[in-house]
Amino acid sequence: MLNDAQTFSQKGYIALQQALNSDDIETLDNASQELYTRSEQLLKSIAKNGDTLTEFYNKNTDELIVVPEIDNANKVCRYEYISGYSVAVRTKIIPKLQTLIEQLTQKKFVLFKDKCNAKNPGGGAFAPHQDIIAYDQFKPTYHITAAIFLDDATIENGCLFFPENYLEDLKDLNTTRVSTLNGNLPILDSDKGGRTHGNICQDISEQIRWTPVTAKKGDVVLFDSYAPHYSEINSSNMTRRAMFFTFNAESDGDFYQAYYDMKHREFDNPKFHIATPTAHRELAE
Ligand SMILES: O=C(O)CCC(=O)C(=O)O
Repeated sequence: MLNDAQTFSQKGYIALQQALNSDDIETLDNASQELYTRSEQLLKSIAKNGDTLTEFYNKNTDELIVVPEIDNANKVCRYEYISGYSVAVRTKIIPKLQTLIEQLTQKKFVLFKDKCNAKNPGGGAFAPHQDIIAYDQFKPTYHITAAIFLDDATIENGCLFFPENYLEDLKDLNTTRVSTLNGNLPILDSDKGGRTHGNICQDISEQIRWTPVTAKKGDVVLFDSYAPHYSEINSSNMTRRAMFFTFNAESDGDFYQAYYDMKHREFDNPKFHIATPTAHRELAE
């Protein structure tokens, strides 16, 4: 039987049941309510003033970042820069997640980025992808994300799917491998350009044995930036909200502000919309 650290190292992810307590959940619920309302207001007022989101964020580099769904400019797909915006999350939740990660890796990690996917009914499918390809403009080559579910995540409402063991499934694949804190990890070929930019190439995705990772409110799923994952649309009539806090090793430096400076200034850059159901400029195919 593998312990948590071994499971994480072997599979690239681990689900920690009820890793957060009711106080933490209350903090996150309150933040989510406040930030979702702010996101809706922002989309409305930006549309009213006639700015594009790119123009707006170029001028408002401290503002919460809100990204609409691809097929509805008024519907919030995700918001970002949670810790930059919410003192309660920054002071109560981030240290707790850092402790969970340190217990697993024996290393100190700092926050790299954070977001909440609203996953409204009928929306929010994310194609199979690896997060690492969205982060390679910054120094760290290895990240750990804590996914926190603010609603139970079920197959019906679009829980995450991870591989049973992708390193085993793809052991014979000839692909780039990167030296990381958790050994050599593969970067899988992905679509370049167009609406499927960043999606793992279908022939590779089909070699992976995928498994749904359902979760209860309060569970935390930790996964590294190489672990392939996807989710289907929310076919229930309730939201499936999840917050994602991504960390990098402290020894690599602190990039949170640099990441969000770039994201505010280059809102439309396809790099920031890998395999997501969000509206953005497309790379030429
Ligand atoms: O929220 C989800 O269902 C998937 C999120 C995801 O994979 C991402 O944001 O990169």
